[in-house]
Amino acid sequence: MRRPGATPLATALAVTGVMSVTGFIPDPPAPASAPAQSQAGVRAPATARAPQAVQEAVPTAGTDPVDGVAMIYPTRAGGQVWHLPADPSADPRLDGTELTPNGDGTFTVKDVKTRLGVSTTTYDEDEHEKSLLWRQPELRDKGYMHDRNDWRNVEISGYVRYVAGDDGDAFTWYARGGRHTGTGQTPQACWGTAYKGDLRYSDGAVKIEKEVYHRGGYGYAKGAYVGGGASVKGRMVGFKVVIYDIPGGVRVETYLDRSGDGTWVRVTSRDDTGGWSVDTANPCGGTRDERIIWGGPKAAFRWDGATEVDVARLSVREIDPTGQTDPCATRFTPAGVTASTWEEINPPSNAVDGDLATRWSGSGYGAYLVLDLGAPRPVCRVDVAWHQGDRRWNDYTVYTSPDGVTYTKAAEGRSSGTTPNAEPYRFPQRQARYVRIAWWNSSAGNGWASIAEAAVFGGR
Ligand SMILES: [Ca+2]
Repeated sequence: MRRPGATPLATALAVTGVMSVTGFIPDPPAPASAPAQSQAGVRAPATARAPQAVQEAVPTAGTDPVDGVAMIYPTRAGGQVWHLPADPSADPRLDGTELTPNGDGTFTVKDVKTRLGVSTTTYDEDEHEKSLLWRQPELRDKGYMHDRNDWRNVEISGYVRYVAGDDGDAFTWYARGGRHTGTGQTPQACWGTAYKGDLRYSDGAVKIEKEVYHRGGYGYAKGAYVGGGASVKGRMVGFKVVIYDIPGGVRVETYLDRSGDGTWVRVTSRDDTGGWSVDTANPCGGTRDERIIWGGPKAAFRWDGATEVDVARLSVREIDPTGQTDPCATRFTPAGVTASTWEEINPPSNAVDGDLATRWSGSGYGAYLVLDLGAPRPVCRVDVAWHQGDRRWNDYTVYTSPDGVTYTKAAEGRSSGTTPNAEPYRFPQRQARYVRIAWWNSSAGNGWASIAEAAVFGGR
């Protein structure tokens, strides 16, 4: 058994050795009264350090007391942490690929399918995996897959050096699920939820993706690489993926320390507040744009293709992101409502009368409801309460328009089928006067669109 308290010291000592051997310039221990960054939030360069390319370093929350790596966010009070120990083979929380110590705090990995899983302090995969929650409506309600100790708001850090191999792939750090293996059948497919950050070997570009379920590549809500321009091959670079809840969804941020000198730059971030979808049906009972708002018992480091990689100072910390407010909390009262079609007893006005017992009903594929806000508003969310929404799913697309003529798709998906109350569908904020909710199909199979209530929300 690993003894907490002993290993961090050993690791810290080992890491001290890393610096001189690999060329790391560690952050000097900063006294509490002298933060290691300027008032402008730009880290002051060390006197001996060559000038950096023009790039603004991010302010940090100090350095990790265990391994000396800068922390973008502070560790949550009482939150759990994990650091790569000096003897990884003796760590019961770490599973997967073998790490070979080099004696200087770095480890060499030679596996073209490297997988390193980090369990929470209360999760034993062999004992607990079969009892993991996996149906996504239940995960939404509970907020965790195994227990309240699941990795949820986390900062995942690591230094990596690509040495050799096929350079077509990327380093990937991720969390918010369990084991990402299995045949793609439930429940295994549903343990494999995640937000992921990728760092591509060949050009140092970074990509954020979401895995709504694990079945080969089918369960991905895709992202695009950004910020490339310089290979990360042959040198130690720091890579961080930060995942945390925000009102209405989840934010993912990625950071790079390209020079390995403790200067961290934010490369890209993404807010998942709705509308970020997979192309396929979701086998886990959730929507195609399901937001992974629950914790998972494993965080992970993975990469493919590289035959040799050096790593150091891997960590996962539970963080305390604060000061967030819902960007889409303002409800806009519609000036009018209409629809492409309706039956006499269920007119469009029934969808905005505040009464869940009354509804708009229109028949046919593509039937739609339109809310007119009277003037352009900064909209980013539509709430829809479906008629008999606890018994049927409905496939929908939300469009917005500034003029009632040209519409742009904002969000699409399938309702949960588990609630008669309003479900929020979120999308990036835009100016729009008209919001159209189009209906395509439902599990009732009767060809009728039926919405009990619809409301539009936005920013200020
Ligand atoms: Ca109504």
